[in-house]
Amino acid sequence: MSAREDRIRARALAAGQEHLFRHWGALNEASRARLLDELESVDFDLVQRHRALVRGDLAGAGTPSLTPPEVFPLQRSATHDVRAREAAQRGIEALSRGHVGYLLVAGGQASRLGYEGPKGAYRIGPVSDWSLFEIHARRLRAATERYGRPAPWYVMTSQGNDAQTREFFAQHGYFGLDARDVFFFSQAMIPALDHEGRILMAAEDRLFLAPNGHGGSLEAFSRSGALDDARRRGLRHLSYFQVDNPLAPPADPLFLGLHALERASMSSKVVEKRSAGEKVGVIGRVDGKLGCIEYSDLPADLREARDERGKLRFGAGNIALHVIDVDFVEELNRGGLQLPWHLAKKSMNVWEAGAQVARQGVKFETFVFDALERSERSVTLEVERTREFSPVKNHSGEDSPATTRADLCRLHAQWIRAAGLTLPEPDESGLHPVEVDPLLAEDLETFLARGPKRPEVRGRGHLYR
Ligand code: UD2
Repeated sequence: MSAREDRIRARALAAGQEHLFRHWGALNEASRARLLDELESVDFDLVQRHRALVRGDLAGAGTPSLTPPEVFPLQRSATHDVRAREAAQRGIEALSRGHVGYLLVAGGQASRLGYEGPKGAYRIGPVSDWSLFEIHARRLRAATERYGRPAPWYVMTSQGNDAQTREFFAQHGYFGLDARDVFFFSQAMIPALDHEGRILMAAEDRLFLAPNGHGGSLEAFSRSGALDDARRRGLRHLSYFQVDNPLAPPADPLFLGLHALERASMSSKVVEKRSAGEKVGVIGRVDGKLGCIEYSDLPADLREARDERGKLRFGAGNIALHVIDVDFVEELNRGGLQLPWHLAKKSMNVWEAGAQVARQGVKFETFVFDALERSERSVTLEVERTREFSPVKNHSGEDSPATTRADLCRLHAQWIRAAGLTLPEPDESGLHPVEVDPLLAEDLETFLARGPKRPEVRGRGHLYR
């Protein structure tokens, strides 16, 4: 036995993982080397803590007390209007001075969508057929043009889609962005456990590893050199968004400006939940501290609770658009990032004694919004769902490609109508097949300001670009 094997075995044993060596005798040299390499990179102290969580050795936190957050609302008073004007100005300054970078999380596995490959490569443009990545890239190009500054784009991937994502960008010429402004980095992978706290295997010489949740972006940003890159570029704020939402406006002067005026470290956008059952977390004060409770963790009575006007009491739906300060990311990583772990119990295809079998297992994730409680000041900005939020999550039904395409068509049809232009004939579902390139306009005001346009006719659809 080599000294290395000895050391790794001892660590595994101490963490209650001796089963990992059960088939060691049957492995060839290459497989042994591969397994040792994987084990070498496992944080066994963390596995120990996860094992304790799975086995229920740690006392639960009990039901939190939740109160609604203070929100900068859509229905604004005169005072809000003054503040909003000042903020938009401040946001434009931050953008024009090159203080803003963009952080996209795209490390998820797209399992609910049932799409092989990075979700960002999924074609969503109702007329253009552009991919999610391309639509985001076009918005960043628009920001570059508008503010005369590069738009440094930090794209988080994970082991399963990193190479494909990089290839997709390269194949598409970085969608017209400067390749030097696109920084890919990969989040960490951690072992999934069975219900007794044993690490699951994916093959005889491979562990079952899963991405560590989007909270992992905060740690990976620092570890990968992205933080140093952001510092070199003089960035102060990161605009954080998810790959699944093609309506996300990454360079929003109002949001950036409110955040900067408030001297906040991390801020969030919310929409009013469309129903008690909508699968978004809610922002609120959790035991007095700002935070977000994920939909699956919100007790039914709180989920259904209504105020005196009949509106959901906890209706500030988190749409995963944040501004996060570069200083804050650095501060969070000082002494190692500490975010709580969330357990996802799932059926998984694992390797066991020579065969692939379905087993109940547990994956561990951290969530970026758990960093909110560490932000001394924060802005929660309410925005219009129809303009900013339509995620592609499921294969069909709610939050699916069909609903997102329809939302894009509806929004853009409004602009086209308001500009007095003619809409193409509606399709079978009553939707006018239209789309506006984000490079041309990202909102009605810009669309109108750009003057009369002629669409590019594509099949039955009209694309304005
Ligand atoms: C997330 C939020 C939910 C709401 C909703 C809005 C969580 C737990 N819940 O719901 O409150 O804001 O989004 O759309 O976040 N990702 C990674 N690495 C990972 C896991 C996820 O990069 O390890 C990315 C993923 O690529 C996607 C985003 O994070 O862009 C959200 O992941 P999800 O679709 O699993 O989150 P969901 O729908 O549970």
